[in-house]
Amino acid sequence: MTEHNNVQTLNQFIIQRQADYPNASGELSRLLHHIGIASKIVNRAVNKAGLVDVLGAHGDQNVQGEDQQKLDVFADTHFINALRASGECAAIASEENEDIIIFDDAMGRNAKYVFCMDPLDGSSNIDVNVSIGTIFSIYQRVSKKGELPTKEDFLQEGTKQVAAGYVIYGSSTMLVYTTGNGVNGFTLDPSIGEFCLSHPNIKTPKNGSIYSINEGNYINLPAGVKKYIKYCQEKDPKTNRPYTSRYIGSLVADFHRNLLKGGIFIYPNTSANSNGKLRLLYECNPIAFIAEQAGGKATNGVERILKIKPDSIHQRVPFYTGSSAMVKKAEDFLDFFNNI
Ligand code: AHM
Ligand code: MG
Repeated sequence: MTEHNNVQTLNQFIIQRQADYPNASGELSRLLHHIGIASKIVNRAVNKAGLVDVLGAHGDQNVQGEDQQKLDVFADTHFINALRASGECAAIASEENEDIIIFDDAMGRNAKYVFCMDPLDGSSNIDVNVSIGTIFSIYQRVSKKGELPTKEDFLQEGTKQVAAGYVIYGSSTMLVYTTGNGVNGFTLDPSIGEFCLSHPNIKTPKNGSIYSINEGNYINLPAGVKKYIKYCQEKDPKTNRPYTSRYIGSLVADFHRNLLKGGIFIYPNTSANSNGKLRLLYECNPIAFIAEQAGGKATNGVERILKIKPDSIHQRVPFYTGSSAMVKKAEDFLDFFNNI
C-alpha cells in the first residue's frame, strides 16, 4: 500500500504534537483521540442517513434492534459516550441539551476539561444530502478538580479555549482543529478508517471573493449589512468585485469553503432576532478560534468574538467571520451606519 507510506494519521499527529511539549500529560491528547472516534461513528451514520429511514420504516427500531434516533440526537449521544469514555471530560454543554451534562463519577470529577458542542450542525440539510458538521470547543475547567463542575466552567471567554474544531461530513469527511498553534485539517480515508493529515497549517487568504449570508433575511438586516451586500455586488475589477454569493445553510460547510478559498460568512442580528441565530459557546467561539489561527477574523460587529464574556450557555451572538480584509470592510460599513 505505497499510497499510504507518507501519511500521518490524526493519532500520530496528536502524539507527535504532545511530544513537542515535555510537560504535556496526555490528557488533551486522549480527549482529541476520542473526538476522532466519535466523528467516525457519526460519519458512518451520516453516510446511511437516507437508509436509516428505509430500515426503520416498519417500526421504531433499526436492524440491530436499537431505537431509531434522529441523527442530531444520535450524534449527541455518541459524542457524550466517547467523551465519557475518554475519562478526560468533566462536563458537556451541547446544543441538544438545555442544561450541562455532568460526569459525576470519580473519573469525571477528576477530569481537567469541559467540552462544548453542536453535535450536528446544519440539521435542516440532513434529509437532503447536503454537507453538515459537528463543532466543538474545549476549556480547562475553573472549578476544582475532584469537585462537581459548574456552569461557570463554561462561561469563559473564547480566548481561554484550549482547543476547538469541527468535522465536516461532506463530499469527503474532514476534521479540522486547532490547539492555538495553527490549524490542521485531516481527511477521513474510508479505506483505512483513519483521519489523515491532508491540510497542514491552513492559512486563509487575506482577501477573497465569496460572501455568504442568508439574503432571504434582507429586509430585516441592519443598514450597514445591507450596504455591505450592495458593495459586494458592485462591479470593481481592482477589488475582484462583484463577489460570488455562496450560502449552504450549514455553518461548518460555509465556513470551511471560505476558509480555504477566501470569503466572509455573516449571520447578523436582524429585526426579528436581535442577537442573530448562532450560539456563542459551541458555534461562534470554536469557529472564531480557527478563523484567527488561520489568519482570519471573527467579530459580532462591535468586538472580537473571542473577547465576549458569555452569560449563558446557549447565548446567541451576531457573527461575521472569514478573510481579515473582508471582515474589516464589513465592520467599516457597520460602524458608519451605526453612527449616522
Ligand atoms: P442548527 O445548529 O440548528 O443546525 O442551526 C445552525 C445553522 C447553521 O449551520 C447555519 O449557518 C444557519 O443555521 C442557517 O440558518 P438560516 O437557515 O436561518 O440561514
Ligand atoms: Mg448549529
